[in-house]
Amino acid sequence: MTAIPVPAEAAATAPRFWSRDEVAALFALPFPDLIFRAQTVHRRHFDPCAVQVSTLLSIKTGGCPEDCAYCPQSLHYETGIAAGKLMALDEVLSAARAAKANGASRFCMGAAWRAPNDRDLDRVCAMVAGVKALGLESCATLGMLSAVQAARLKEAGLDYYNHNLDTSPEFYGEIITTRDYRDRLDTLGHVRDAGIHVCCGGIIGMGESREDRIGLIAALASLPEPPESVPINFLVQVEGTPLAGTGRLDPFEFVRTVAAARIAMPRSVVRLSAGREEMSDELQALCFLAGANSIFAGDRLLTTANPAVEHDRALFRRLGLVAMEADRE
Ligand code: SAM
Ligand code: DTB
Ligand code: SF4
Repeated sequence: MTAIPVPAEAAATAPRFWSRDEVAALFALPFPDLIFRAQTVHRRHFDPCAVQVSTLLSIKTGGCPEDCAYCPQSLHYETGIAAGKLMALDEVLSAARAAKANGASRFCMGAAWRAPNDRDLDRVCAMVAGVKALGLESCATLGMLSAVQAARLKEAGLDYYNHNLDTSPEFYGEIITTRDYRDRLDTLGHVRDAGIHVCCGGIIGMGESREDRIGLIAALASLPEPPESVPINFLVQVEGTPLAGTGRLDPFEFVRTVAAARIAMPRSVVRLSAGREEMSDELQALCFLAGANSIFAGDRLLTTANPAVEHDRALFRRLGLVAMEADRE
């Protein structure tokens, strides 16, 4: 049997700058060629059957002053989500214990803040330390951070910080007006400088063009260092947000975006993030073939639904996938 030749470009998988033209050329490939490229790169760096499993908890829900057009937690939109207070430490830790029992290796705490204040940050630091003490990796997404705040989270034991670019620099202004792309890059710089792993990705299906999806992937891959974790979210359309009613994107275009992320960021864990509840098992399988190797498990994301743990277990069994151990990234 003759060996399948590895494309020369796929052999060069060291982190490097990705121009838009190069990313555009990936999107333009025939689907089978794109998936082959993604699989080739994926197998060079990862076990293609191992999937990292994170669990999300909204530790502070709703009432957010930002105007992100996709977000049910913004106080600019009527979505029926009431503004809550920061959860108590013991409640957070019992959710973390349950996540661990369900097979998660990482626990991610999300807060609907523009940026945390110092008093709230003290409380989040205690949560991070408690999650670590349970033997879980910790992740937080709290909005913008200063350099000092990032250093404090690192000291508390934070492993990952999630802060997304969300979309291309050009489309960004259509989605968020209350903070700009530069603010996001600054926070990502503070997180990186503090020695915390970066989790940074975006949302697909917001009415952006292919050029914007290309711009997002090029921006992520060309950060000073590629993010260790890259969540690719399929927009969850929530009634009351400006993006409710956006025309549904061709799901193959979502798979192409996952594949482009995999190829442009060969050593990053690419997370098939929000939107799985509305995807068929077959579409999710295509995303895994395209190089996705992480999911959020648990029947809730922050405020919206996610597939039941039992359903995901069955899907993993049917596909021969296994949960990745902690520390794999
Ligand atoms: N407030 C913090 C922030 O924005 O950085 C943390 C939480 S925020 C909900 C985290 C990310 O969730 C956003 O950057 C966005 O990419 C994603 N997200 C929020 N609502 C979404 C939706 N309806 N569909 C898909 N992704 C969504
Ligand atoms: C990310 O990129 N996706 C997650 C996580 N980071 C925090 C959040 C998805 C939220 C989906 C909408 C909701 O449940 O409120
Ligand atoms: Fe606030 Fe984050 Fe939602 Fe934007 S995405 S409105 S910052 S909670």
